[in-house]
Amino acid sequence: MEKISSSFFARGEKKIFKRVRLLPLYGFPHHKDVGHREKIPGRKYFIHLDFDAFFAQVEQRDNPKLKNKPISVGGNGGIKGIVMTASYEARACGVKTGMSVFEALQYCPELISVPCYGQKYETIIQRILTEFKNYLPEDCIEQYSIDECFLDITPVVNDYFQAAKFAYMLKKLIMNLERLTVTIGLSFNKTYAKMASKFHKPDGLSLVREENKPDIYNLPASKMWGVGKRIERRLNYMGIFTMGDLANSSIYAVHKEFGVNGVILRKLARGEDTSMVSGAKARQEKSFNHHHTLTDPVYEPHEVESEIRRMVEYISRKLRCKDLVTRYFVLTIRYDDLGFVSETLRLSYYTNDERELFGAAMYLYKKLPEPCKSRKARMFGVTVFDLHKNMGINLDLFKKYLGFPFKEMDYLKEKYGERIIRIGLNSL
Ligand code: TTP
Ligand code: MG
Repeated sequence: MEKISSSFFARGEKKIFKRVRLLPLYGFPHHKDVGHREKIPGRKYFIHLDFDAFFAQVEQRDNPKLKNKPISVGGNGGIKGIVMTASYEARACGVKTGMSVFEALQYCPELISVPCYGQKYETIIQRILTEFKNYLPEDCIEQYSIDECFLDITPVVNDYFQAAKFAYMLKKLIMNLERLTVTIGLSFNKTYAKMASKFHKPDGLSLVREENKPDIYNLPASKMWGVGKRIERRLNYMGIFTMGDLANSSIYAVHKEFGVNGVILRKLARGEDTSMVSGAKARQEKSFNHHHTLTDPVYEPHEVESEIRRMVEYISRKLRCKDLVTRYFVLTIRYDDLGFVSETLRLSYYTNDERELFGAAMYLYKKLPEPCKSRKARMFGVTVFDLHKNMGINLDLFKKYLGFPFKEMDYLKEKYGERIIRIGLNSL
């Protein structure tokens, strides 16, 4: 049998031997605090809330012609893109996230492919999280992804009955506010709550109590948060197939195979996740990135410039939406031969103005190997880090852009899409 283990050395490319990675730490949802506490004092109630077919549901809501139709959302829509998500009608025909639209059409010839409006979705979840602050302390609310959040509802409920009522109330609230459905998982720890939210999709509510542990133990180990295909294979190789196998596995064996993260994984499977939600105060954003892979790689300067500009506009607006400014800017390009280059620039002041960031991006671009006909650029990425709240200071010493109507511009983009307005290149 093929050996899949951290303890073996694998032959890499060009005869270089490299160690097979241990479990990547970032694969674990809350590695920072998962093992530190022995026990959570008292019983806790956690909710994991996940929107159903999020982007697709929003598009169906906003365009009645798409209601009850198989749709996919991704890129600029049309036949060329990738399916970022599909409506449940499309999923029923076998359409899956990550497929090309072309492939998806083979499964579902009636599929309607519509563009993705990232900022619109982001705004929706922000609006809802803000509304939650009327029902829960801010520290009990953690946004986990573009369509998921964790809530620690312990301060407002005393038992599972009240917790379930509270969860229903949230579902109703979201329906009234945004006309969208969500699925909720409710449990005494975050890991089980996240698993529970997958049980009854869409528009479901599932409860996992301490006494439901045997049901959890019957599930395949792949249902575990953080376990992807590769980790699953390694677990299977160790004879671990179910959650129960993992929970009852030898701590030494998982440590030998996966290092400390294996021990964490086993602990999570046993329902001993002691992590808390990291509320807004605790979780100041440290970096943002945005990557875009092109279906048709480019090399003409005006095409490259236009792609970089799009990335920069997006990231600038995301910064403004969160009222943040950045000091560091990174530009990444992947070529169609899969070569990968990246450069970082430290700006002389904090900013969230796309004109400044575009200037930085083009400065970095000139330092990188230029794409050409035989080596086109397939992926562009921008990252900003060293983020701070915009205190209105030190943005631009000479205040030359003071009074620029960013707010109005961002509003238009949010309402009518990314392409409705952009700042002229000449203003750079
Ligand atoms: P998910 O919550 O994973 O998917 P979903 O909400 O579309 O469907 P489900 O009902 O199963 O929860 O992701 C949320 C959104 O994030 C999704 O609507 C589209 C986007 N997304 C991507 O852009 N790329 C990806 O690879 C995934 C998984 C999601
Ligand atoms: Mg979802």
